[in-house]
Formats: sequence, C-alpha cells, structure tokens
Amino acid sequence: MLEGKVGVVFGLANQHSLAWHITKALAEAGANLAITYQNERFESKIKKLIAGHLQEPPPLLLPCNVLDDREIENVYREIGQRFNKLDFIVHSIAFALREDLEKDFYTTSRSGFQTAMEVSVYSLIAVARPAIPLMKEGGSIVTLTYLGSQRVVPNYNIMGVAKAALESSVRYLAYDLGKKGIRVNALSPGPVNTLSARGIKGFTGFLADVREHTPLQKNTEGSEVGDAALFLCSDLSRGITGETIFVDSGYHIKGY
Ligand code: IMJ
Repeated sequence: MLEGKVGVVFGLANQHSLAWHITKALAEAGANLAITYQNERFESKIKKLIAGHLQEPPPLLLPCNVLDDREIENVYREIGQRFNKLDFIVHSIAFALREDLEKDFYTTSRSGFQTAMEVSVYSLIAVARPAIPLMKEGGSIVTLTYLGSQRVVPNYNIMGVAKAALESSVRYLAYDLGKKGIRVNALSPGPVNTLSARGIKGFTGFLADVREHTPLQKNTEGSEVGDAALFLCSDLSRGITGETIFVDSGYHIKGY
C-alpha cells in the first residue's frame, strides 16, 4: 500500500506508544520511514525495538525535541539527503504537567498552560512547516487527538483544551495546505494503555467502563489505530482532509 512512499513518525517512546503501532502498520505496508525520538533517554530502547520488529529497509533514526526548531530542520535535512522527498508525517506527541492532570482544571498555571499548548499543539505546526518543500507530490499529515477535546473527561483538563486547539489547527492547516495537495487529519482513539495513560488515577477502571459503553463492546487496540493511520497516509484517503476520525469502538456516538 505504501511502497515507494517516504514518511516520518514523531513521538515514539516505547512498545506501548500509539506511534509504535502506527510505525508497524506503515512499515508492513512497505513505507520507507524516518523515526524520531525525543532525546538520548529513548535512543537505545528504540533501537532495540526497531531491531527486534521491523523488516528491511532499516528506518532512519533521528533525535528530535520538537521544542527546538533546529532539531526539526535537521530531521528534514536528513530525510532530504536520504530520500529526496516526503509523503507523510505522523505526529503523536502530547505533554502536560502532571499536576495539571491531577488537580482541578481552574488551578492550571500560566506556565502549565503554555507547556501543554506548545508541546501538544504548536509542535504540529512546527513539524508541518519545514516539511512542505519536501512534499513535492502532495502528502498526508496525521496527528492524534482525544474526545476530551469536546467533552469533559475527568482529569484530562488542560489536555482537553490543547486537543481542541489541535483539532482546530488540523482544519486551518488543511485549508492552507490543500492547494499544495497536502492533507491534514486527526485520529481520535478511545483510551489505550500507553505511557501517556499509565499512572493516571483510576485508568484501569476507566478502561473497563468505556469498554462496557461502546457499541463494539471492546477497548481500542493499538493495531486499530495503526491501520487507521495507514489509511490516512495512503491514497485510499485521498478525498479526506481537515477531519477527525474516531477509532474508539463507536464510544463517541452515544447519548446514553
Ligand atoms: C490523560 C490524563 C487524564 C485522563 C486521561 C488521559 N484519559 C486518557 C488519557 C482518560 C485516555 C490519555 N490521553 C488521551 C492523553 O492524551 C495523555 C496525555 C498526557 C499524559 C501525561 C501523563 C504524564 C505526564 N504528562 C502527561 N501529559 C499528557 O506527566
């Protein structure tokens, strides 16, 4: 499905990451990949993960802290040298201060707000802009969001506000980049037990509760998110841009 295509994945932390499930789906579909990791802390773990699971060709592995424009530029310089083009970007990055996910929303600090917005929202714009010259044949940009953008989910707090801004950014980017043949969409998975969800108070009970209330009677699996990302990165989704697609066993449709 993606033979001859080149893509980059931002936000791989470990084997539980949605970015990992997405990476596997894209690699199995024949894509040439660049994979970025936040910093040295993740490097050796990610090398092992890739060595153990991904087939040839080996991905281009690059450090990228999305708060640093020079590191982002370096990623695209390396991709340009190796592949001379880019077809898709997967952005699977979010961060808020722990305290802002534990206390009441109204206690959110100015700096906590700024951190969540910069890491979780601005980073999409920051990785999209320098990619445009490489997306010579058009392209697809995919980010990850969550229902807490539209509904109140206890403790999601500032991340809900950030995801609302992210979904809006998807629409504005889709509007601008449409004329260059670049599509921009978001996937909105149901809760998955990743590093970003673990340690959240009551998460296990929350998973069980959500499962009971979904039309499909099951929790979201990483592979389902990987396959939906594959669809959005492929030409099968060529008519879709600016959209948020739920991969949540249907949870979000229910009124009761
Ligand atoms: C996160 C917090 C509160 C409730 C939550 C989540 N629910 C779900 C998540 C119900 C599903 C996971 N999620 C969708 C996220 O986007 C998580 C983002 C996140 C998680 C952490 C934990 C560790 C930390 N900062 C974080 N920043 C963002 O220090």
